[in-house]
Amino acid sequence: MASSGEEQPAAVRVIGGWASHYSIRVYVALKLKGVEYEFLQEVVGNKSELLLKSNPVYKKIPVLLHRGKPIPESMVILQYIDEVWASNGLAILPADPYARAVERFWAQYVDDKIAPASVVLRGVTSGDKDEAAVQVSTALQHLEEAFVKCSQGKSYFGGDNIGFLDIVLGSHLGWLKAAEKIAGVKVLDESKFPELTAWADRFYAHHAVRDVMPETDKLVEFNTYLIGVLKAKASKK
Ligand SMILES: N[C@@H](CCC(=O)N[C@@H](CS)C(=O)NCC(=O)O)C(=O)O
Repeated sequence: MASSGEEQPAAVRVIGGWASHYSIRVYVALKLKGVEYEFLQEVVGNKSELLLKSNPVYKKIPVLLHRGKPIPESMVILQYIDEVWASNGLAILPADPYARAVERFWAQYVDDKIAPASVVLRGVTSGDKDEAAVQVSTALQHLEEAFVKCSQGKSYFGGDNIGFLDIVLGSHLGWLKAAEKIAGVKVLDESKFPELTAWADRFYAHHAVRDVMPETDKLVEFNTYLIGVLKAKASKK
């Protein structure tokens, strides 16, 4: 055993943020697989040298560091975790290639449609809030139908257990609830999306999710702070 007295970094580390929905995906996946990890919190507006070195292309969180090797991009990370810890617990992606393709399709759709509309509703990026609310509603309508097909009467998109699409869509729920509060609109409406709202409650209550999903009020507060940081940065340019 090394006796240099120097602390060795943990085998699995996540450069992320407590409020970052993309990072939440990684925490949920690691918890599902029962993998211990060290959390490295990034400071908004002041990127660490480790982040810049680990994700020099996008310079974004999350980055998974596995035995020092960096893996950026949340969906790439989820698939990596599923492959590396294949024998730990249940698979995140389904075994059937068609079912995998379907989940990947919807996951990309979620990030393409919900993420940009959510930041408009939160006032982080400029845009028409009514249009953004319609964009989210349209996406949720498609996802309500996708849920019925993917879940086949079970609790999650992944069937009896949380899977890839559950994690990708579920990670947006915290900010979606915060966006509803900030913009004063209701997007995840139980009367329009009964399947998704019931699924969202189940997702929130899941043991791999409940400790890493931030409270809505904390996100609302963080949103004000984030807008302040972004404005200060823009005024320096
Ligand atoms: N496509 C990326 C998106 C990551 C992303 O946008 N991360 C945000 C935090 S939630 C970030 O690092 N923002 C800082 C920046 O854009 O400079 C992923 O899925 O990991």
